[in-house]
Amino acid sequence: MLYSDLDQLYRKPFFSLLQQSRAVHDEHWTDSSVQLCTLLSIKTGGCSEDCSYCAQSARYHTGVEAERLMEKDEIMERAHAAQKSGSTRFCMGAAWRGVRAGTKRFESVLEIVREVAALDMEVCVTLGELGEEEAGALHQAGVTAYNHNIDTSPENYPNIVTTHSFQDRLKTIRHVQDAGMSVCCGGILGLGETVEDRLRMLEVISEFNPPPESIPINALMPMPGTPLEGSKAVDAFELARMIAVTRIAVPGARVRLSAGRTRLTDEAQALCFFAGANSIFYGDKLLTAANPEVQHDVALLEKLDLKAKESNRNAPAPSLIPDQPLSPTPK
Ligand code: SAM
Ligand code: DTB
Ligand code: SF4
Repeated sequence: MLYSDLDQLYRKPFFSLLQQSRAVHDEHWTDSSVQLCTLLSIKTGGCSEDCSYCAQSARYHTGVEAERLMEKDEIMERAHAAQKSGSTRFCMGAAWRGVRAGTKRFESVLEIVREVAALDMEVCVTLGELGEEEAGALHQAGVTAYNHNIDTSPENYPNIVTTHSFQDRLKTIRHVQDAGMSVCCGGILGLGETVEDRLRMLEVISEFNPPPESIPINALMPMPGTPLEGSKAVDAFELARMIAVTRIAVPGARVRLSAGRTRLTDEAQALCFFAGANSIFYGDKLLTAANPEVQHDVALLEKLDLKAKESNRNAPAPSLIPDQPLSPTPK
C-alpha cells in the first residue's frame, strides 16, 4: 500500500480506523483464533552487530553473557514443553550476524530444525543474514517461516544499526521468499522514530510480493546498557493505531502483538486484538526479556473468547500476487 494511503488511514479518527480494521479482519479471519508462538534463544549474546535496541550485541554492557549454541537435547525439552503448554509455533533465535552453509554451526542448526519439525509444530527461525543456499537448506530441513525484521524505515535504519544495511535485510528476505518459506517480517516501535518512519516501514512490508505471512509489531523493551535504554514507553493508542493500519494494509498476514506486552494492560492488549492483532509470543520469556506469564495469557484469551490457532505445518507460504513486481527485488 502506498505511503499516502497508509498516512490517510493512520490519521483517521481512532474509532473509525478501528471500525475499518475490524471489518477487514472479520472478512479475512473467520475463526477468531490467536496464534501462540514460543520463542527460545538457542544462541544468546556476543553478537557482532550494533543494533542499538539489542541486549545481545557484544558492543554494549548489558549483563547478557555470550553463550554457546544450546544443546539439541535441551532445545527439544523446551520444544516439548512449549507444545504441551498449547503453543503451535516454535521460534528459535540466534544472536548471529548470519549463517553460512558448510559451517559446523549451520549443520547443527539444521539438525535441530529436523527434530523440532518432527513434533508437528510450525518451525520458525531467526538467525540473521542468509544466502540462497542457506535458505534452501533451512526449508529442506523443515523450517516453515523465517523471521527477519526490517525494524524501522529505510531512512531511519542507519540511525539504529550501522554494521549492516537495510538493503542487506531485504536481500535475505528475497532469499527466504525464493526458497519457498514464509516470511515473518515486522519492526519495533519506540526507537525514537517518527510516525512517518513507522508508516514507511509498513509501506515496504506491505509491498512485499509474495506478501509476508506474519508481521510482528514489537514495542521496544528498553534494555539496560543499550543506547536506547532510556527510551520513552510506546503509547498504547499509537500501538493500536499501527496494528489497525497493518491489518488493513496486509489483510492476510498474522499481525503479532510482540515484545512489550509486559508493559501493556490487559485492556490495552484487548484493544490491539480488536484492531486486528491475531498472534502473540507465548511463554514467560522472549529471547532475553520478560513476557507475560502463560497462566495470565490463558486467562486473558479466555476472557476475550479467543482461542488458540491449531498448528499447520503444511500450509503453503503465501503465493506471488500476479502482475505485480517481485519485492524485495532480486539483486
Ligand atoms: N540476530 C537476528 C536478527 O537480528 O535478525 C535474530 C534475533 S533479533 C533479537 C530479532 C528481532 O528481535 C529484532 O529484529 C528486533 O525486531 C527484535 N528485538 C530485539 N531486541 C528488542 C527489544 N529490546 N525490544 C523489542 N524488540 C526487540
Ligand atoms: C520479533 O519480532 N520479536 C522477537 C522475535 N521476533 C525473534 C524477539 C523479541 C526480543 C525482545 C528482546 C529480548 O528478549 O531480548
Ligand atoms: Fe545481533 Fe540480531 Fe541483536 Fe542485531 S538484533 S545485535 S543482529 S542479535
